[in-house]
Amino acid sequence: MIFRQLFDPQSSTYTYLVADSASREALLIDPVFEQARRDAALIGELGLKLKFTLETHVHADHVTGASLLRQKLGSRIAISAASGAEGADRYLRPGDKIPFGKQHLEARPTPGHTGGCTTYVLDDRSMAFTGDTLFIRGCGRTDFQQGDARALYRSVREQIFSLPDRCLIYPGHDYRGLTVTSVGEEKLYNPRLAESIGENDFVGYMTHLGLPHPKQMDVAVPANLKCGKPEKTTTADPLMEPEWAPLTYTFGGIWEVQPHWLEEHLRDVQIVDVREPDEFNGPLGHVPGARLVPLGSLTQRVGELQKGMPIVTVCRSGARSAQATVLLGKAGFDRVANLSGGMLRWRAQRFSVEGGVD
Ligand SMILES: N[C@@H](CCC(=O)N[C@@H](CS)C(=O)NCC(=O)O)C(=O)O
Ligand SMILES: [Fe+2]
Repeated sequence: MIFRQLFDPQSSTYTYLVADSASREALLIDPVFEQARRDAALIGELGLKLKFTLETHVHADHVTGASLLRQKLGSRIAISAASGAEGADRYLRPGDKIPFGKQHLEARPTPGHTGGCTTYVLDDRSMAFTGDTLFIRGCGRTDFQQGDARALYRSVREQIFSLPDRCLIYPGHDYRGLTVTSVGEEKLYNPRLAESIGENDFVGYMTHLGLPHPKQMDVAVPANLKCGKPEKTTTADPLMEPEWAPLTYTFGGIWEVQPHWLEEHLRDVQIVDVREPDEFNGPLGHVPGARLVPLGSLTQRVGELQKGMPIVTVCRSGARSAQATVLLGKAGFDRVANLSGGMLRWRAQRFSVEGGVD
């Protein structure tokens, strides 16, 4: 199985990717709106087909990326029927199975943090995605969105602590940077929910948390009740692609352009080759019309470049030129892309070269 834990630093949310390595079918649990581009890049680079995005609940602290990913990747949206959300493609009932390749996740209702909270359990019960029902040594608050401390206590006891002790728990958030725990560990050490703690003790604890409401709550809840469908007038679409070229965004955070596009647009862009002079004039040659600005002097020499014309950066393999896109971005250039694969791929694909030897 392929498994990735992804993090959104703004809301401290974890997004989980699970996929079957043979069929490449994938599920994504709790995507975040602002991270949709990152998530789509990872799914593309791993060669996966996103079948469903799954919500553990209607979030109060961030907007889901479910609708954006449906738009971009054709995934479908699943959420519990009890969530009250509109616009999903599948409404989950207790015990429903969501397949990916030969594997599946089982939806277990775990109300308490919200009325529609769901925990997703892997078929062999080795992993559970508990959303905001159970955190690492904590749990979700129960003071809004049909929150109910007694319901949460019972959900944890009946649906999560009934899993094997070895079952790993992946929570919806962690505010201290912790990443994973297990059923056995939480039964012993959870300060609110350990096996020795009674229901009334738990309710007393939860009634006195005294937390301020999440900053995003007034925006997030209405948006998530529509599965994160962007409001055209108010919200910037983080999947909006730059328009000057058909660029690809990498999971490494770099915009790239393919050699065949550059070959046809040599005159429409500024080509900045960031290698050393001996390489620029060496056997690999350079892209026709390229300007030599070695990476070490790029920051001092940005004044030589025009702001009005897009920039494509080039080096031998595409590594130094990727860093050049970052430096140019910091210097205020907003239309910059890296030539994918650098001079090595440019030459391998037999595009025209100035200088160099065959
Ligand atoms: N400061 C955060 C608070 C987020 C928050 O309240 N998170 C909920 C989950 S949606 C929670 O249960 N937090 C438990 C806690 O902070 O102990 C924000 O403004 O977004
Ligand atoms: Fe939540």
